[in-house]
Order: sequence, then structure tokens, then C-alpha cells
Amino acid sequence: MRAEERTFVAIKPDGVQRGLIGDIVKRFETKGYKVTALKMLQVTDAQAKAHYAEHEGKPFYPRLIRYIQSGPIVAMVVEGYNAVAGVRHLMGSTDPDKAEVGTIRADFAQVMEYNVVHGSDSVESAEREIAIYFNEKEIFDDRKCMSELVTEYLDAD
Ligand code: IDP
Ligand code: MG
Repeated sequence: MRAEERTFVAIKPDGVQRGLIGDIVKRFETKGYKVTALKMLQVTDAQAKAHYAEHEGKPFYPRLIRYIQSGPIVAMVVEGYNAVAGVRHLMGSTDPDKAEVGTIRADFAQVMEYNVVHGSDSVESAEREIAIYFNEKEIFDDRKCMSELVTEYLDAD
């Protein structure tokens, strides 16, 4: 049985600058995932290094660090069944040129260097990355659903 998972998602600076926040968040919400945390922030040196530690030493690493700090990002925690793999499926391949049409990267980006979104690649990475950008008090996974609120409202009379 697939488990309820949470994953870390970021709309990278190009996505924010190009006015794609709403379109990208919509992809996750229409899939049925719950956005349990969301904020815009400027990535610090320490956050950038922690986030991309696995890529240190690779040829594209300096440009990647510069890119993720080139403007504000929108950081999110996204929750749902099989959310780690599911979010990456919605995002598409790292290279937008190879991503399937209909995925975020295929539809909104052209080159690997500027691929508009980040999504964690495992449950362990998700927990590590969430902790870089959020404290637990900023995550709201116990929201009442609308039917519960409506029932409460009707019962109040
Ligand atoms: P992912 O974002 O699909 O998980 P990773 O391999 O973890 O892909 O790479 C992190 C980010 O680094 C990518 O999203 C992309 O922005 C950038 N990147 C990865 N590989 C390359 C490359 O070969 N050239 C330029 N940028 C790259
Ligand atoms: Mg990755």
C-alpha cells in the first residue's frame, strides 16, 4: 500500500520571475495533493549549499548555486499519497527538452539550467530539505476540511 508522504517543492527564481507561481501550484493542487506550507524567500548561502550538497564539485554546481539565489523562490511542503515520486512525475525530467509534454518542465521551461521547479528525490531527501527551509510550526497538515467546517456551522444553529 502506498503511503501518505510529504515532499519539498520549490518554484525556482525563473519560475517566480516569469509569473508562473499560480500555474505551478495549481498543478499540484489539481492532482489532489495538499500544500501544507508555502513561503517566498531569498535563499541564503548556507541554504543553497545545504540544499545542493550532493552536487558539490560537479561542473554545473557554481551556476546552480548562483541560479537558486538569483531571486526569490517559493518554497512548499506538498503532501499526498506517494507524493515524492508523484511530484517528480508531474515535474518531468530534469532536462525540459526530454520531459514529457504535459509535465511542468516540458510546458514551462526550455533548458536544464533553468528548469523552474525542484522536487525532492526520496522521502529522506524530502525530510532533509524541508528542515533546511521550514520549521515544523510553519507546516499546517491538520487543516479542517470544508465539509467539517460546514457541518460545524450548520450544527451551531
Ligand atoms: P532534479 O532537479 O531533477 O532532481 P538534479 O540532478 O538533482 O535534478 O540536479 C539539480 C539541478 O541542477 C537541476 O534541477 C538543474 O537545475 C541543475 N542541473 C542538473 N544537471 C545539470 C547539468 O548537467 N547542467 C546544468 N544544470 C544541471
Ligand atoms: Mg535532485
